[in-house]
Amino acid sequence: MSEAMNAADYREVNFDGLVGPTHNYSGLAHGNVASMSHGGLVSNPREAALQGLVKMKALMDAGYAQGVLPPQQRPDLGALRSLGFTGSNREVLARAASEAPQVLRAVCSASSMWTANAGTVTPSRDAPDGRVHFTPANLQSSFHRFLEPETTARVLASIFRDESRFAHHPALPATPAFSDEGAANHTRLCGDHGEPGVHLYVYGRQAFGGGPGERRAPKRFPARQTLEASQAVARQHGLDEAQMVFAQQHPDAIDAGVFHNDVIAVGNGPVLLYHAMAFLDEQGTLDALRAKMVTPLIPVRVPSEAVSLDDAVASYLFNSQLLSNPDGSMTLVVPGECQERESVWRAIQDHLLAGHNPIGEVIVKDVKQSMRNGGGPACLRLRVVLSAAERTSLTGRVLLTDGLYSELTAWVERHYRDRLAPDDLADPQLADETLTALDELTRLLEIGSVYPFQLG
Ligand code: SUG
Repeated sequence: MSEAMNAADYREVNFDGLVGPTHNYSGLAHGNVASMSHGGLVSNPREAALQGLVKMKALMDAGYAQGVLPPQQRPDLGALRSLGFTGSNREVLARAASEAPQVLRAVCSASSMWTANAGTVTPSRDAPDGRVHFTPANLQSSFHRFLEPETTARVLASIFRDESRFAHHPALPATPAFSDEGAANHTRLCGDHGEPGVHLYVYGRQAFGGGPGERRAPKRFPARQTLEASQAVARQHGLDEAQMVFAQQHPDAIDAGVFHNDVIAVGNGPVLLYHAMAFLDEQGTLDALRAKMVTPLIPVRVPSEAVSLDDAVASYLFNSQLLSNPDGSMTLVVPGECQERESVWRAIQDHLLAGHNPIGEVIVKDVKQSMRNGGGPACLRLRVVLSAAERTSLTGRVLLTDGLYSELTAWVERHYRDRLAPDDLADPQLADETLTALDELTRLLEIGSVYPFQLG
């Protein structure tokens, strides 16, 4: 058997995004209820980064493979210059703060922490050329996130450098027809991680074809993922019909604040945990999956009577991480907000833990700083299924160990502020602090030069 065919060698590695030093609440994300309602609050970047690291450490300690991805360079001075702000860095920041404060806030967002939106990944097990395939998401729906893919592509290419094992594709054209938000709208269903998978792509709207009014679309908030974008990513990665299912997200869910599918559904192995309002055609989606999967699908449906759509959005129950254990059971990593909402906590006990499904344990993690911007445990991680050989061929120190955890914690404590109000973003000192911190981080992670300021 060739190295790539040994199913037991494969593990899912969750690559969490380290929260950057400019983490703040600017209310930038339209359709994301948490971001919209917390805009203007004072954030605590240090606490945010430490909460993320504590989650990573807890999962590493519990035996899961845990990786880390660096934050991006913010404020994005290059973006400000491209918008006509000239002069020294200080002058650029000062002019942006007085003439276009909203633009300054956007170029300071630490949104790259939500690595579920960094890109879409296809494991080597499913790709025809036996390599792991990556497409950075274009994130064209919002200006602050549209700034991410260029550096994301460099970071991924730097870590997954070995061309004989890893293939990198360009982000899709950054235009509404190919609006792509990455793995947050993609779920791989399979037996064990090393067995062949079926790829479920969930989209919010279709850009081409059909007449006006023919398709149901959200009325209040934008649909961020198009069918055409999902199809193009699958095409780039070489998947064929038998390996993929496309399903439309329920427009009413988008209008209730479900801006990504991972706010309403999560899959792992053969399990698909989802809310009754996740898909426009629930039965059709399940049937299509069943028809293509080798392993029987295990749907775990949570009805609206058990958890309302509003409670699902407020608690982020479905933005949990569902992780496989060696004994075949699964662990659900939920945000603290699930414990604070009675109906949700009850549904976890009665519906999930006591139900007929592999979910045998719930771990609660506090990621409140990220949650206030609409990012739960599952948003904070990019899932990459890797064989043992692929794991050993990564470049840099990106797989978490006790030593790396201590160094990253000390790095955060050395460089991060514990208080940041939107008005503080104009402080030129913050930009200097960030560059110093990031330069040190690339050395600590041994990933080479990935930031614009390092590339000259
Ligand atoms: O794109 N929030 C992000 C949250 C992304 C969550 N990711 C997943 N569901 N996978 C977004 O809406 C808010 C930033 C601000 O307001 O400053 C923000 O971009």
